Amino acid sequence: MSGSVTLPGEFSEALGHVAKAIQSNGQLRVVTHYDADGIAAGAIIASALTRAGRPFHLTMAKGFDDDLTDRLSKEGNEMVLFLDMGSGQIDRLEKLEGVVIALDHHKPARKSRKVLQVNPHFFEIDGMTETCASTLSMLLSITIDARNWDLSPIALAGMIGDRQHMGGMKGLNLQILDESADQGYVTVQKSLNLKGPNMHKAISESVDPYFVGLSGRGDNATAFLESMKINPETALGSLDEFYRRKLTSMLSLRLMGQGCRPETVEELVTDVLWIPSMELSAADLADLLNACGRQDHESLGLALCLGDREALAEAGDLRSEYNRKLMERLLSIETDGAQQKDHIQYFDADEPSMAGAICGLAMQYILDQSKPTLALSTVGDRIKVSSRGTKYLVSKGLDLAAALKKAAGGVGGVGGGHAVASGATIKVDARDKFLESCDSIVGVQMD
Ligand SMILES: [Mn+2]
Repeated sequence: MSGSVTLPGEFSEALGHVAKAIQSNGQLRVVTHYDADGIAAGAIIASALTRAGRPFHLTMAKGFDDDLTDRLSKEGNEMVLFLDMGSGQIDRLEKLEGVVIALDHHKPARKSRKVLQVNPHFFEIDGMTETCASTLSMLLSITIDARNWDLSPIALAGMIGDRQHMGGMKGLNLQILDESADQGYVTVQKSLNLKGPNMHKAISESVDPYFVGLSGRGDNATAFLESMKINPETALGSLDEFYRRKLTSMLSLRLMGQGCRPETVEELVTDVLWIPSMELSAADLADLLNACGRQDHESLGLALCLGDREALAEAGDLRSEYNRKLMERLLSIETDGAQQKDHIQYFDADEPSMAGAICGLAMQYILDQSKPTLALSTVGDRIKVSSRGTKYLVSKGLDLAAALKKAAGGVGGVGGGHAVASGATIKVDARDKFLESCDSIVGVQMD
């Protein structure tokens, strides 16, 4: 392995096998997930293959469903590489012809003779907090060619997209960050976790963090800044130390005042990973990729990673549009609150594609911190449920994956996910029964 990345021996061997297979076959079929991590992983592999002069065909997909299985089978590929998916669907992967490889960090269903899986879980490395698909793609690409270290900023954006940077980068992700910084592809600086061309926009247009009373309220944001003698037009980077500290403490106080958990308040000051070649931060890039993926513009996200300046401007517009919609919904949740049950709280979300994001932000910044939050979106005769808790609630026994699986299962629906964030689909007429049952299951978990 080039550069200073230390891996368990079997892990490097697995990467070596994959690198060899890729270099000795014809056209490579690549399938990746459409979220920020998946797009970043796809961009890294696409760039590495281009540099190596290997032909490939890449598709971004929401999941590995019947349609995709059919399509891949009909294509008669010599070799298919799955990124950010596959480990959970080994049965499907085994049915494909040719060489099948999966670079995935989701919990693997099982090992397979047929499928070459590179998954951190097999090497006792955590796939939730320290290795994502971008990490794996990065490791593979530097196994192929050390020059591919220049792709590391994209990998960092993918890690942030999967929220693996929370509480600081760890493990393999940190190794990649350190080497990337050593080689000058990113610079690391502690700074306020705000974005935008000036202080006023950075605060009034901020949805994450969401400042109750300031986000979405331009006049209040102006008054807030002026009360601290800060010119609202000041660029973020040019705020001097004294005012930066003052602003940081005032914003921290506000977050505490609106009931945020200490770990949320701490995130207000974070390591900003600046990418000089792209003139944006890795968090910014992750945010743009999310906006692209969530609004069905994943190829734009790919172009953006590959350095297309026009794509950058277009993605910026998409993000503004997406943030505007988020802001609108968050403002109404701030005003109306959520419906309360004994142990859960819930609200209706009209756009299913945004429900998860809204639910997460409302849970973290606006609603009662003592109960998990559910967002319900009605689509035809079904309700799509997104749920979010906090790490603190999980430490008190909350398991939303188990709760939604059981509550949905009890009314003929399906559900599952992670302890802190999960989803379910139920029939419209099962709504009340589902909510009742979810409430009592969570009550028992947190007892
Ligand atoms: Mn991922």
